[in-house]
Amino acid sequence: MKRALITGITGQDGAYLSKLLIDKGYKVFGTVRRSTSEKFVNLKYLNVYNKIKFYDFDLLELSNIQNVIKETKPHEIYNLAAQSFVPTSFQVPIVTTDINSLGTLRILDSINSINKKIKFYQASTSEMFGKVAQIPQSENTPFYPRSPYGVSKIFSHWITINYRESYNIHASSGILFNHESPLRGSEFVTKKITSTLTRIKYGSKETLRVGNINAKRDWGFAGDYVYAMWLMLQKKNPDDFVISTGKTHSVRQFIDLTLSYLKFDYKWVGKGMNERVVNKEDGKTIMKIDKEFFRPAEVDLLIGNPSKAKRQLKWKPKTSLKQLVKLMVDYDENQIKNA
Ligand code: NAP
Ligand code: G4F
Repeated sequence: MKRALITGITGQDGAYLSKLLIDKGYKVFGTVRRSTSEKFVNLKYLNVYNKIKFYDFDLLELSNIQNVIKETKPHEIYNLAAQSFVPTSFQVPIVTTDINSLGTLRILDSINSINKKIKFYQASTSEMFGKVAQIPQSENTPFYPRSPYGVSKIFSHWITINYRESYNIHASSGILFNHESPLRGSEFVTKKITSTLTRIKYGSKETLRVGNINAKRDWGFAGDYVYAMWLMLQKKNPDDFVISTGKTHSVRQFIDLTLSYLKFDYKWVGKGMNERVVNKEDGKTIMKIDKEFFRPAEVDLLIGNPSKAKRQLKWKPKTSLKQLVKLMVDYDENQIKNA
């Protein structure tokens, strides 16, 4: 039986990857940071919670990482743990760097000293392209990060390549573009839009407040993307791959898709910071712009070129943005109905 160790198993990708690996017959070990609140909602939702063995773990603690690797003896390690929210990285840049950059190095160095045969997956990101040097972005596009998060992930990306080249470790980086799902953290823009607008549709009096609605992202479905992670570790040789849909949409378009799916009768009014969405049925403002959600430096446009993954991994995205919005809103509606 193959054994996989997943760091960050309580997050969005951790849940979908656990399900995929358990369905493939793996024994899955998951790492969890101690907390006083419930962390296992995602894993329980996908019915995998009871099949996973959990370990207390923090990427900040080297001896802890080494002990978990020694105990679980994994064939594959998927390093999904990170401080993954870009705005928070401006608030706590040093902690973000310690977790995301040095945390990755701590795992790689542990693999190098404990068992070089362990295969390693690093969760790299399209945020590394930042102020993009090419459109679309591929594995060869130069990096120009725009946040401490993006900078921290470039270190982890290159240290993964360095350990692969220096010590012959099967270490791969997936440069994943934004991927979303019903299990996406509530602070990320897609989930914030679908969950708030759904609550408003069901009678909540709140207003959706967002920042830069002109930012464009290449959004895919997390369930499709974790399959690419697994494929990378099954390849004979380790490598780096862009995983994306090859299509880009603005936050504004994502709001439109959500409003349409929820069957709002609405109109956009105003300009710039005063732009808002009004519900034509009762004249109420359901979305407005709030400067609180703008960032010190923005990534304006992301669109990935997934050709290498299509060619070499035989991977392609299966879920359109419209289907993704449906998945997310249907889940949000069920949450309200079952509350
Ligand atoms: P997520 O939902 O934010 O999950 C992050 C996970 O990391 C959580 O389980 C979190 O645990 C854990 N974690 C945070 N700090 C830790 C620490 N110091 N030690 C151990 N665990 C820690 O992220 P995601 O969306 O699933 O993304 C997975 C990975 O892919 C991340 O590395 C992210 O940066 C990267 N990525 C994501 C996307 C995307 O669009 N989703 C795109 C490209 C790359 P707690 O519950 O304790 O906080
Ligand atoms: O949903 P977001 O917070 O995702 P962001 O910053 O692109 O980062 C996500 O994707 C990365 C991959 O490229 C991952 F590496 C990272 O871990 C994370 O998963 O914001 C998307 C866009 C930004 O341009 C932001 O300025 O939406 C814009 N936005 C506009 N209003 C907002 C809001 N973002 C958030 N979170 N909240 C808003 O109210």
